[in-house]
Amino acid sequence: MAYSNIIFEKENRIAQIIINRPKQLNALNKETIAELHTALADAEKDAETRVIILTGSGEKSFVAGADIKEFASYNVSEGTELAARGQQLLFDFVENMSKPVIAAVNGFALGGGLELAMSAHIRVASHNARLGLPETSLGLIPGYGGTQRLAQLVGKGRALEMITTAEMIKADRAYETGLVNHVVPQEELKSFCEGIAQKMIKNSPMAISSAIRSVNAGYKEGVNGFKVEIEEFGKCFGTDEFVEGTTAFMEKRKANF
Ligand code: DAK
Repeated sequence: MAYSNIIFEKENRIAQIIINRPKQLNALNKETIAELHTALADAEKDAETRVIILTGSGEKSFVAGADIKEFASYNVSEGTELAARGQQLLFDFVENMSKPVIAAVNGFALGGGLELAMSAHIRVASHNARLGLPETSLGLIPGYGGTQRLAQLVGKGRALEMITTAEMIKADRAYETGLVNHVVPQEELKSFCEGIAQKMIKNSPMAISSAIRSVNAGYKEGVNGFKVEIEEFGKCFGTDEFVEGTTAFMEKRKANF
């Protein structure tokens, strides 16, 4: 499929999805959200693809938020409906993918951009990255899961400070607070993320998806994460990948997943 707002490439079992609206600092409009959903759904289905890396084009911005020019005229019901649809199509979709999604935060990650990075399973920032939820400066609150995921990642007090001040933080501060896993020079960002992906690719994709479901379960209302972990753990025993992993250990060779 031809995309107008993203670049979608697959190589070495990694799908790279690059949000490509550099003139708007990669701001997310409806069309971009739809294209991201299509590409992510393709990567989810594709047996060859084992890890997804999400990033922004250029050196300035990951995603500078939802496209302000597009949503400026929305009314209450449009805002509510679009938040629900966006959460389902993109943000919840990313979080619940069965394959790890790494956000390579190459610059501004603001509003919906930070919300997208927070939906990913892992975040790596370049030194120049600036992260924030400036929605209250626009008379809004984060609408793509930001009030929930930021508090989960950095704690309630820090989340409320970032949201109520609407200020951006630098990459190093994001690392200190646990908002990003690593900070690297911009020119190393891609290869660093690919390095993490290659480590994941050595491991069982079945076990990785099981681990993602188990970790996510602890953050879902009314779901007992420990119970889900027990169920997911049990299921592993019925899989070929478990047989391969344990057999390889006993045969003193590397498992072939
Ligand atoms: N939307 C649309 N265009 C944007 C944009 C954005 N979020 N961010 C930047 N741009 C555009 C600028 O308008 C400018 O376009 P031209 O004027 O050249 O046509 C171009 O990108 C370059 O930006 P600047 O000239 O401003 O570049 P600077 O280096 O001076 O500043 C900046 C960079 C990132 C500090 C600044 O651009 C900025 O403050 N951008 C806005 C950041 C922001 O407030 N983002 C939105 C957060 S609110 C919803 C659900 C969720 C949301 C909304 C609705 N519903 C379901 C309805 C979420 C909302 C948000 O994300």
